[in-house]
Amino acid sequence: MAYTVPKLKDLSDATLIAAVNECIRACEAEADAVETEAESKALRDRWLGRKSGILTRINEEWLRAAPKEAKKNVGARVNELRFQIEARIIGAEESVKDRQKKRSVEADRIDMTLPGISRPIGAEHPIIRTMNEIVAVFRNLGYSVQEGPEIETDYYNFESLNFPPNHPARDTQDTLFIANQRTKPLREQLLLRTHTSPVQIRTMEKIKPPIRIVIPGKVYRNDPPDASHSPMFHQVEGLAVDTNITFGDLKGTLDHAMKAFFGSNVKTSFRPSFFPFTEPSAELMVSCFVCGGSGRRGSDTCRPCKQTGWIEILGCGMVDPNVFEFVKDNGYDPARVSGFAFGMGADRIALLKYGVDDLQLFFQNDVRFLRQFA
Ligand code: 2NL
Repeated sequence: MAYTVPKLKDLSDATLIAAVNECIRACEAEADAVETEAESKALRDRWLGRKSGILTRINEEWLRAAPKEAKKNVGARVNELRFQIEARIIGAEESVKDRQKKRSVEADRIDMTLPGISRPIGAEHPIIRTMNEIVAVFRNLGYSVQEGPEIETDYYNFESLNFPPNHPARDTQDTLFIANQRTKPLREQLLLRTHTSPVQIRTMEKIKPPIRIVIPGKVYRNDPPDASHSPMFHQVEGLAVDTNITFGDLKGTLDHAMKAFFGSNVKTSFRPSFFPFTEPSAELMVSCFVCGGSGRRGSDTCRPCKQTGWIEILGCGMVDPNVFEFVKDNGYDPARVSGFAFGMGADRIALLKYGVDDLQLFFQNDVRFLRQFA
């Protein structure tokens, strides 16, 4: 039964003490039943509410109604009662808070026996890995790495590299131009760089000779994608400029680089070639690292070298004096310095190295393919 304030039959000590004890026990029973914050708030209102709380009513019905001579005693009893009731209610409120805290600690508890969450970290893409390996070979020879913009001007991509004004590479057939550039002078027109050579010019404008640099990066050409072409591909170029750099330096450096990259058993061979920015120019052939140069694999023919025993790896040559003319003011006087340069397609080398027959596999980013290189 819910507690209601009883009428006192007299104001004797015995009656007062019994009534006070009954009231405390009732409050205690209600306090013990409290479980939630809402219930503890309701308990406080019911007992201590100013307007119609039980203690307010006891004040009115027991104390205020008492005759003058009994007031002091009744007042002391009622005060003691208030003190006891408040203690029970505060107790109930605190146990609600304790229970909430315990529950939230329970909820936050970590089960150390659960299996961990695996977060795969991915791996270097085979083309990037190939570029980094090539770069590492030259870093070990004292070359430093340079990078530059992929959006270039006609000046850095073509003019300063000795391309004649009507060279076919300058045609939209071959080069990807940025739109709406035709109102600008030719040399300022923007395009996607077709090789990393512009970075070599930019570096020669910044750093006086002697220099030894390698430039890895993305390059772009207006080629439809197929098994050996992609509108975006990767190049590593190199440049060495000093007094008395000879074609012998070029041969010795690149022979060493090929042995360091493909293995010390490969041989190199140079064949005449042509590039607008080098004179003389050459193609570097490396003895086939798949068939060992024999052109055959058991009873089969060797596919990578097309049975020739040689694979073309890069283009190279002595820097054309006309190129130095563009950076003459920074110490590159063609009468005083000479240099060699080379450039290779990292994508093609990655295809050969990993025995992949379709360039598109490198760019489709199918993890089932890429996972094999992790
Ligand atoms: C190739 C051939 C080559 C160069 C790149 C170069 C750069 C300057 C001056 C002279 Cl600034 N040459 N670069 C030279 C010869 C060949 O690349 O077939 N690349 C895929």
